Amino acid sequence: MSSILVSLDAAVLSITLNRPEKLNAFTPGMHEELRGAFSRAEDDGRVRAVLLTGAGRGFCAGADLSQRDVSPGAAPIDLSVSLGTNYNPLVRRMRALPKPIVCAVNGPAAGAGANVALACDVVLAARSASFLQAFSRIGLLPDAGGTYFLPRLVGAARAMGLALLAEKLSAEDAERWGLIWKAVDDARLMEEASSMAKALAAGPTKGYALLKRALHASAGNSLDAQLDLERDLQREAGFSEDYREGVAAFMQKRKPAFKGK
Ligand code: LHQ
Repeated sequence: MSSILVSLDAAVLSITLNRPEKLNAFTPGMHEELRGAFSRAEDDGRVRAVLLTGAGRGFCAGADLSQRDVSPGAAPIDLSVSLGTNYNPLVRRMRALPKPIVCAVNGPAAGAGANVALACDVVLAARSASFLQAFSRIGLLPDAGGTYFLPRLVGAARAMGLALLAEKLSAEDAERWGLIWKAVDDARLMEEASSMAKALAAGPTKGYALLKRALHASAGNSLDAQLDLERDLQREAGFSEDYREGVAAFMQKRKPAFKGK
């Protein structure tokens, strides 16, 4: 059985983590399949948005903890290999994807599973879902971008509390804290996430790619540098067909028909 399910509909590439009996915990095989899916998301011109979710009652429980021999006397485990090969390239790729990624967190998102959700562009979560920086429970620190995303999203005090205390954060608190976009009723999660992804897929894809770049760069930039970047990226956006279409549609009081070009 495949560790992920991938389908294309209305220019949305849906990627569903698919190891429900393990709450969709990551394995090297799943990472390999994810690399293939994100390559497709990037290279296939028919794809204009991505929707990431999990099968069953969980979103993703982080690294599959059953895959390593932690018994006394077993060989030392070098986790940097796994981060360097699997998690870091995944997070970098998601952030750099020139198309929006909507995440539908359908249940527990723990460890690297929580942080991969935070690497998405818009995160919706079912009201029953939760976010857990589980790492310190097993002697680790947040990875998959956790130490970068958390303080920027919720501030230093809450980031440290989440990482040190490793308490579950409900979807509603995650929304209140600004960790995610929105908590929605369980029964409506997939409908809302899918219609959001479809709407984004019908949008000005180039403009979205540029705004992703600008917002992601801002965390490390001075105002001066960011103003220069906005100038340069807006130049590119202004050359797009969708910019002309957007303005023309506004002036003609009609809905724009963006082509993503
Ligand atoms: C699992 C897992 C799991 C295997 C649930 N693995 N089976 C680490 C190392 C390498 C390099 C990269 O970086 C990382 C990053 C990380 O992600 S480290 C953090 C790893 N994740 C965790 O520590 C979370 C572990 N899971 C949990 O704390 C709970 O399962 C949560 C809070 C996610 C959900 O709790 P429940 O809803 O009560 O479900 P459950 O615990 O009963 O789990 C259901 C099943 O899934 C169960 O199997 P079983 O056969 O007993 O039904 C679990 O053993 C299995 N499972 N997470 N990460």
